[in-house]
Amino acid sequence: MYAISFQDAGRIRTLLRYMLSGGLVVVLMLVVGGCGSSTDRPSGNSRASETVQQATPVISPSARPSMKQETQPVQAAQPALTTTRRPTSTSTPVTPKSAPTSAPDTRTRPQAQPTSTPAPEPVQLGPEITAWLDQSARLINEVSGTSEALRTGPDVQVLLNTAILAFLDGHSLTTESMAALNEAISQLPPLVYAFPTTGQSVAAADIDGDGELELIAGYNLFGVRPAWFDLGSDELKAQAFPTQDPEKDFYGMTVVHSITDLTNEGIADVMLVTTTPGTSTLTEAVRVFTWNDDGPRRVFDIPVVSWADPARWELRTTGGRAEIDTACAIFGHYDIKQLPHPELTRTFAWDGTWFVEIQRTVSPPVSTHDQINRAEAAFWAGAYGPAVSLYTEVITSPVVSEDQDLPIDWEGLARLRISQISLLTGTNASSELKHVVQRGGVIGLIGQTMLDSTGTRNALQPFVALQRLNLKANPPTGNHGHIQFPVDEALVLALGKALEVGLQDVAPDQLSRRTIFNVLGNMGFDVRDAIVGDLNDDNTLEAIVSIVRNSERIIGPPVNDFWFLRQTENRWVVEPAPVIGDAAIANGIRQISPRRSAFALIEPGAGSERSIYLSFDGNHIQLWFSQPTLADMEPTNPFDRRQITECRHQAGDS
Ligand SMILES: [Ca+2]
Ligand SMILES: [Ca+2]
Ligand SMILES: [Ca+2]
Repeated sequence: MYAISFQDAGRIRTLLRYMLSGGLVVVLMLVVGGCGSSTDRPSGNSRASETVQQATPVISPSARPSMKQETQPVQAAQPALTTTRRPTSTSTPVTPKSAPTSAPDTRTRPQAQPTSTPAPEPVQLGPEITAWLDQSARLINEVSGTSEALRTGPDVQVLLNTAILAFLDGHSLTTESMAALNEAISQLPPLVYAFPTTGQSVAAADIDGDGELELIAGYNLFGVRPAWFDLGSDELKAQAFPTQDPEKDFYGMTVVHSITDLTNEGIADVMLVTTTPGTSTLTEAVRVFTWNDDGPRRVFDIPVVSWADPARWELRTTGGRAEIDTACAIFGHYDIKQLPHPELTRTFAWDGTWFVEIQRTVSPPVSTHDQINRAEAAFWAGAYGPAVSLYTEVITSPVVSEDQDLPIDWEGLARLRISQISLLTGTNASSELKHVVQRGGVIGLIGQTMLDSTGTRNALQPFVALQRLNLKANPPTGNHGHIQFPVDEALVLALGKALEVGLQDVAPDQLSRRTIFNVLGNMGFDVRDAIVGDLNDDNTLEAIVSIVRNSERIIGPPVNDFWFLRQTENRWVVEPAPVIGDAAIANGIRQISPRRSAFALIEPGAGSERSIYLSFDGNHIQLWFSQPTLADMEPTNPFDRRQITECRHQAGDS
């Protein structure tokens, strides 16, 4: 099932004919002579389709009569060139579609082929392999420095896969022959990027455990996808490694980082690392494949992204147990790239089926904003005890760093949150609110508004007052209390938390849109819209509620923020719904499967509107920009869950 799909039959036929023909020189003359048809070159605007074109030739067993005998001994003595064994064919070779259309360049024309075995040291790859590599080099050089180079990987791929097939046809997989092949491939000019490698272009190992070596090729060239070649199969061909998205994965430079056994059953596994540079980013996709009867299984797949800070990863094989560490700069609710970030280190180990996370460690706080971010993660998850401890640390022992240059009142924000938590947990907030008022500024204004409504009636009342608060009103006197980006006004007000108070007596299966409107409306709290449903089939309802916020916006609908309401430990907990503009409109619920549903919203835009979907798996909210399928929401491979790639603070990080 993982065999490469043959997107380009013409290309394959071409190469197959070539492989079956005895006339290498003739082929190359035709190739360099410009027989490539311009009509079948990849179009410039369809990179997606090009990257899946891992077209590879197939050699039938009859075309390679003695492959088994050659490859069975792992350390076979003498590689033998195959030209004398190659069956002849009268079919007309045609150039690969990517062949250069420039004038012939005789430099790449191979010399007459030797009929005797080459000298044992060093291993000579032979003219056929060299010719295909030269052809690759010519193609790379031809597009060098142009945007075409970004799209040329699949074409180079065809040539290189063919070179590998020629190599396998003429050489045993020995240390020496593999070294020669690695060396030859490393001599190719860089395609788009040149990076120091963290592995080999090609490697040999028995990865399926049948006692015969396979050849694994990463190539280390931009846009050239890795392949593996199974000498034990009936049909020798380049086979693909399975990925989540064949069109996008491996869009980078892939090397074979490791071919050791990482899964403790004595059979080699393959770790591939794909490096992809971007604008001010560098991504290393680290993947591990183990084999079963169907071919390679992807059992580890984490992108290590250097963006704000360098990211790292490490494969450790200590004590016979393989562990993979990844480290990334962790972000929180209020964050920007320029601020200092702590590091999240995750350790993954084999559990018999997958590499699973066995440890998660966040380095100590590096700044006040980092302390606030950790506290916010706990606050929004409804973990109020830990949240209060973390906010208290901001007040009593702030870690002052670059963020002291930001005019943001972190202490005031911490004190405001402690006050809000008091309201949410039914304890007296007055004394802490008086501290908040003393901060002055917007924070002080919020504190004053809450204080004025505290202790009189329902605990919901301070939130009702906040909903009507004009943040431009005169603040109480004080030298602090300023907030600005990346601190979000809507999150500071936390109006959605009013739902936790207002709905606390509503049972998990009794929630309805009408109930939300009635309960909160009776207290004077203005709910704009709500969708209620059980998104994850656990007989507990979820809701997304849009709540109006006072603003000076004149044009367009009133500013309203979306809040996600869920049950946690037998109470309602509210967190901000991710990335939805304050002008969005609730648009009902969509059933994805008998067990899964998603809330739908529409976000108006200038001349266009887009639909947004929110799903919930019991732990995480997931945002989608098109209606997700069940396979999207519940991928069979755990590494295909977007959550696993995120580097963000969670409640419980301390
Ligand atoms: Ca094998
Ligand atoms: Ca293994
Ligand atoms: Ca539910």
